[in-house]
Amino acid sequence: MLLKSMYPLFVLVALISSCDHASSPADSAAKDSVTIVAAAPVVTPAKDSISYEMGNRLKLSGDLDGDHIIDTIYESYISQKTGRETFKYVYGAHMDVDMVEEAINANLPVSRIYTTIANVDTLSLTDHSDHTGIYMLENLGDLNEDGGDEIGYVIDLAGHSNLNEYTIITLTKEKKWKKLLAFHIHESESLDKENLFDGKSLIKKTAPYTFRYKCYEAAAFEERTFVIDSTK
Ligand SMILES: [Ca+2]
Ligand SMILES: [Ca+2]
Repeated sequence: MLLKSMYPLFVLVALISSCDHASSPADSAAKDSVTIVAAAPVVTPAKDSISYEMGNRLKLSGDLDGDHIIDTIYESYISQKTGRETFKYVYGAHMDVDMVEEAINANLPVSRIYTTIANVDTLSLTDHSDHTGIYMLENLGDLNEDGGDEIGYVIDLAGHSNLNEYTIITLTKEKKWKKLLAFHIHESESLDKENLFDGKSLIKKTAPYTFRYKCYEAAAFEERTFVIDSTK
């Protein structure tokens, strides 16, 4: 392609060169200008300054099904466009926060978890694109006395809001994922060490089927008690 488009220029330069010995000073100036035009196609195209980074994927150990064998949970962050693991971060010299968020959303990401346990379905944790994976994943121990550990997680939201959500899930005897509780947290403060029970978690088991949790509701931090209904 490039050679084809340059061909007429080569002809033009050749024609002017062939008359060189008889050219006047005015012709020399014209020849110079042709030479400059001929050099244009070799200019390196502007480099694409946007880069994409896959980022990390979390994993967590615990006995989820209560068979005394330790299982592992893995984070998966895929694009619904390709069905494959995808980038979590976008960097561009001229991109502001909104443009980065737009690029993340346009990729239609979904955060999921899967385990090493046979016949347990991969679970989608998000029903919206505006996020960059799982922010934290923790083993809460056995809260509902069925022998298996419950899991808490927070999604890493891409937007400006400080409001986020903490969700507790469990694996039932039928090996199905079930949500036990979801509550609001303050994204930049709730998970600070000084705001956690024993500096460790937003959840603290206080009795069988019962735990305390720290939430952020109506713009205020609050501590509440939750009792798990063992009949459901
Ligand atoms: Ca197990
Ligand atoms: Ca349990």
